[in-house]
Amino acid sequence: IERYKGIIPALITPYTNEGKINEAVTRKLIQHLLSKGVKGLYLSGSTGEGFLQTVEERKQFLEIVVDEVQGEVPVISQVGAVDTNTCVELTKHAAEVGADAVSAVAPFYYKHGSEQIKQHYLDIVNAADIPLIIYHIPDFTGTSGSIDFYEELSKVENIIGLKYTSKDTFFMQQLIDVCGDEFMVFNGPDECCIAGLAVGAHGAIGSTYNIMPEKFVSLFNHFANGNIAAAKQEQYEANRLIRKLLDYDFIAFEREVLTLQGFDVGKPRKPLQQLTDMERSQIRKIVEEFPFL
Ligand code: SI3
Repeated sequence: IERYKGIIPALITPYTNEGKINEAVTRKLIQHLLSKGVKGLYLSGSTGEGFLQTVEERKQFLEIVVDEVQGEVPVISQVGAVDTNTCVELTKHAAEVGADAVSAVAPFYYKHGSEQIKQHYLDIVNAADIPLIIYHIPDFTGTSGSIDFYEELSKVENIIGLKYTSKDTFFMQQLIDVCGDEFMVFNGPDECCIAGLAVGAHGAIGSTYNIMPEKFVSLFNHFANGNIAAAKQEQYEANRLIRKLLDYDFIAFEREVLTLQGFDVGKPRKPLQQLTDMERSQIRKIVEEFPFL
């Protein structure tokens, strides 16, 4: 559990101009993020565009990341998909290639009852000897488990935590209370990072940690050291940027910022927002306003 405590970028998947996975830029971006003190990498989630990729691409990307990280920090691979079989296949692969954990959103598109969703998670965790971090993101999946639902899953061996992407901190706090301190909860909304930590989150997984890892590593460290005023200051500064980011599709925005920072990560996959030249130049101006980028 100690290994996972901290700031974990939900890694952008770098693409070439042809839209294929860009191995060289992936390796360069990982080294950069590690040098800034991130405590893990979370792949193929919303930010990583796992849902817009083939199963083969998801496997290929994980293999590159595991190879580059060399065990320095935990690698968590998001294996969620509409169907259980794909999740099971990706879980087996993740275990084989040496990922530290898998994570999965609830099955989406079809409406399932909580028993089916529970079974889906059990099928994933029983597929291989690798820990599972459940991914709660009700705004995207349309599904929100109850406190009892998560409490029950938290007791299952090898289900080690929850990535919590919602701004309802009361719900989060109750989950932490009933699931116990050995069950890790990661804050999802970066703009509420300090709020999540305040109610007991063990760490934070998010998209903007790709573009401003130092800000949030600093926030996390200040918080851990009890320096709440300094942590709050970091959150405020980050949120002035996030407020502007939210005028765009966050993935398109972050890809553009990374490109300006020297990481040629390419464009998001359609149907995600494709920036116009005008939007690109607006983003360039925003980046100039924020020296920490
Ligand atoms: O890639 C992932 O799966 C995430 O980490 C999602 C992450 O929680 C993001 N949430 C959403 C809804 O996209 C946040 O990092 C978010 O982009 C950020 O807080 C800006 O709103």
